[in-house]
Amino acid sequence: MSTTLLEGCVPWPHDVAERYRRAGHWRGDPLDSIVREGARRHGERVAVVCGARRATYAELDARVDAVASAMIELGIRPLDRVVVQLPNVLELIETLFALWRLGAIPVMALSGHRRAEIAHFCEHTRAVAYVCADVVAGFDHRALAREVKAGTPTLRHVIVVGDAQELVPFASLDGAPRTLPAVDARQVALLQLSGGSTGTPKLIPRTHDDYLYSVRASVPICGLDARSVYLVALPGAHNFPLSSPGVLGALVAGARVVMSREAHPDAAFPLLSREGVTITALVPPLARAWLAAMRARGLRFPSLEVLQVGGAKLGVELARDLIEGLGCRLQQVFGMAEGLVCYTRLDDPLERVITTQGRPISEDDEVRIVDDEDRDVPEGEVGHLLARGPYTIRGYYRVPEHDAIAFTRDGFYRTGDRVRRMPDGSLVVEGRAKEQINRGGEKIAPAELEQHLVAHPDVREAAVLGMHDAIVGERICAIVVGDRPITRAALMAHLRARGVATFKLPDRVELVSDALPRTSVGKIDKAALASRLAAGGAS
Ligand code: OOB
Repeated sequence: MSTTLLEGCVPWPHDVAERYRRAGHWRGDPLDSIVREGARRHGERVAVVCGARRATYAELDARVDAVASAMIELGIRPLDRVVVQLPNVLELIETLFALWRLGAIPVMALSGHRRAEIAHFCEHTRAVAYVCADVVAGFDHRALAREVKAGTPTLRHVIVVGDAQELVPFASLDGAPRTLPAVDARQVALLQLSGGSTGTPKLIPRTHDDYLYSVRASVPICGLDARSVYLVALPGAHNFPLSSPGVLGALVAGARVVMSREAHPDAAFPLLSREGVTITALVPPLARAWLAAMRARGLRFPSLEVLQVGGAKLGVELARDLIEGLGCRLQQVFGMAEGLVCYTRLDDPLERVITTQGRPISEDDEVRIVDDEDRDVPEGEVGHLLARGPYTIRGYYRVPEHDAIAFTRDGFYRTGDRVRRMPDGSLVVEGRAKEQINRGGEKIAPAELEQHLVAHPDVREAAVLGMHDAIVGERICAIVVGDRPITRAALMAHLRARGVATFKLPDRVELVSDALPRTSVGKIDKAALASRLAAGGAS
């Protein structure tokens, strides 16, 4: 039996898919089976802790049924896209599993996204619904929802966690049991977001089969079992805390998921002690902040066994400090929403854990390291990382012209990362070829921000680049040439008015009067700009 993949998605070649099935990687289980199975095997155990609420596996499974039924009553159908933008709350987990149970497809927005991104996701995916919280960090998502709904004809429902006003309250989703449609695990399960290096954020179609494989295979590598307690401190919709092994891996293992609204020590530390957290995942700047706060407060978390750090390069010094200061094992995680995830192993020699970003999950992950002409570099040398395998996509959602650049003709994903392979197979991330700023794990595409800046009537040209920063790795710097005098405040107000995500707002704006330097082919010379910035100014 063959499945027609969601329109606009690139399938794996038939023979390759068969190979992954025969190898037992793709087992035909939809993602919601995680909770169904959990309820069958550990029904009375606590699955999720969120604030004062505790849901057992049986309760979570029943809630997922009720929410899925209510969503069907609203008219949400298999393969419908639903933009989900929720903070770390129990409803995030209920929403995702309910959508998977009815065969609909969540689009995984982040809390910092604003109108520019949410409207793009809704339009590009022709989403039928948007699920959000009422007010998060002072921002009213209901107002955003109304605006986006008015401009997106396909968007029929806005479901709100908290005070819904005239919109649909999430708490009212309590449908009577009904027969749910059978979900094909070969189908797309979710659309993840790409960090991006171009003008518009790209969406990443992950299937039930491929995503569940990456989660299931991550569980033993990260030492999760039924007695584990996993703290979600990073935004739960991101691929790292969701699936590497994240919330999904913890639920596969029959473990307990503890949700923290914020990653800040003040929010997370009380949960670490109260819930006896055994494993959590952080980006490097947060790991540094946790260590500093633990030292300052004289705290220790004896239950913590594994700290995962990933999303951006972890410096060797900080890695050593963490191992010494936290008194638990460190695991480096180098992954991408497009697929490939590498982990240092818990029994790796210390030096490997400190100096490498680990090795791929699967023996069927194919990794190539190549030069600018796609020729393999000699073993041990730095080159571009290409990846292909049982959970790495073959194309983005509905952007064939971009796929032609982002993938090789034989289906390898061009990660844009520059790496070196050690004799034991571990990868060391040495840098990046893609135009992307990695601000402490948050990814920003300069081209996207430049487009927003030049949309200002007084801006003639703009260049966005990352500036080295000891704490967050890189900060966002915008260099702007005005047609008329313009202020930083006016530019920031312009970006906010255009609804640009909060995490994409520049840390520094340099206003210059001269034209920007150009390369011989007429492109803005960012290398020259970067050295000027490093020397103290852009002009
Ligand atoms: C994770 O996923 P994305 O999609 O937000 O970002 C992927 C990119 C990678 O291509 C690489 O440039 C960078 O983030 N990155 C790292 C890294 N982990 C990710 N660079 C250096 N060292 C690392 N450890 O960031 C992500 C997805 C799943 C698991 C973990 C991280």
